[in-house]
Amino acid sequence: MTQAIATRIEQHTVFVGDLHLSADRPDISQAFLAFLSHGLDNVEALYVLGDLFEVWMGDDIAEPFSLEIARALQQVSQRMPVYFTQGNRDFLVGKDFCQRAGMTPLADVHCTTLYGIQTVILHGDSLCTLDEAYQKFRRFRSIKLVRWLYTQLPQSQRLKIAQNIRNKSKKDNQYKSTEIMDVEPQAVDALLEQTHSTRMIHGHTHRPAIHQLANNRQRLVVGDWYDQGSILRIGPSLCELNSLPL
Ligand code: LP5
Ligand code: MN
Repeated sequence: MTQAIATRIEQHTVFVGDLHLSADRPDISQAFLAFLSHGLDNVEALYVLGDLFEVWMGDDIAEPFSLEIARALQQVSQRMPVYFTQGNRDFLVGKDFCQRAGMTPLADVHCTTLYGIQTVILHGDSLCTLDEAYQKFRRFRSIKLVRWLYTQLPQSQRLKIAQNIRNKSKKDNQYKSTEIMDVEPQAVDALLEQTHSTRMIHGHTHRPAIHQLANNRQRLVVGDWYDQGSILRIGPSLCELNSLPL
């Protein structure tokens, strides 16, 4: 990974994900806000690939820091489209928040042609198919009624449930191998095949990389923002992953 490179003249598209913004980490929010103000020269579209927030318990819970993020994204959206795909932490980000932030919500798996390359874009958790416990939980939380019931609970109860799931997740993850916590190569190949894509862009694993695959395919992974920012820039002849000090 390189530090930001100054030779970025061509119009390009930026991808970020796994920012895990929360009121407890104002340093990350400030870095992201500064990036939105000063880091988008020559950028024609911004994609936020999920886990924008550390946890999201419903659009009706508005915290000052998340409203500030929404305002900043709304301003960016006056200059370029801002796309959003939900992550496993913020799968409850809905139409209301997206509208407030000027973001266009995308399906879990989004296909587009980007600078002539058929590209499939997703958060990435659905590719961790060896993680059976997680995939079971993912199926459970995708049930509309479950989600609706959760958002009808008082905020204090929602918080308790979210904390319990987080604690269980942290505990379980100590015993999971790196292989289980990563995307499964067969799932990657299958999705590339199924969507007729030659490039895949995702986050979730917190393992930023540009992987060259067989058959001239690529898998690009954006990193998390816990210790440093991670930005992927794609243009007609540009494909670079930058880190950003917090
Ligand atoms: O995010 P990360 O990297 O730490 O871990 C993920 C997987 N864990 C999760 C859980 C999130 O950390 C917490 C989500 C909070 C949601 C708030 C809203 C609550 C809504 C409730 C329902 C609508 O996504 C982790 C993966 C890891 O990525 C790598 O891919 O391994 O998966 C797990 O840890 C799953 C556990 O193994 C099993 C968790 C079972 C929890 C069951 C509780 C059910 C209670 C439901 C009550 C309504
Ligand atoms: Mn994630």
